[in-house]
Amino acid sequence: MSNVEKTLSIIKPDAVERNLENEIKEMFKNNGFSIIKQKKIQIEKSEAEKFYKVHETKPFYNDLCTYLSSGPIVVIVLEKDNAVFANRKLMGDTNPKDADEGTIRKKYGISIDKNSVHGSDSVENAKIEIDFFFKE
Ligand code: IDP
Ligand code: MG
Repeated sequence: MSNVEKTLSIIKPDAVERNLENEIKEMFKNNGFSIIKQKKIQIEKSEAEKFYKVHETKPFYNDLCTYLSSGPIVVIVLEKDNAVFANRKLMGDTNPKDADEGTIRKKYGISIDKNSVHGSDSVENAKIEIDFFFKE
């Protein structure tokens, strides 16, 4: 049975800065994802703090929010069968050093903080994150 889902991807500042936007989008398309919405934006630190609120108690929270707001990002809504899990798999481990061959983070990630992409971690969070960036 098919189970078409949407998930939110973000191409983070380190990847946009290195002009990897098109290569990463090609990886999504080559893996069967449809890009149904996208925009290139730069967010305020206060918005990054809202977006990453689940991490507010973590020691890396402040640096993470400074970083996500440090330059342009591309926010993308991806659609595919089981898109949330499929995108997590395509992204690879949070730490590029631990990511499997062929994943986005293995290919392009620099470090655990500059790991090139974000991806929603559940269907519920995907809805919240898509609304966060695309709600009219
Ligand atoms: P995820 O992006 O793979 O879902 P999360 O645990 O949700 O990973 O963490 C959100 C982001 O916070 C990561 O993508 C990474 O950029 C950053 N991060 C996570 N753990 C660490 C850490 O231990 N040190 C520095 N940054 C971290
Ligand atoms: Mg996460």
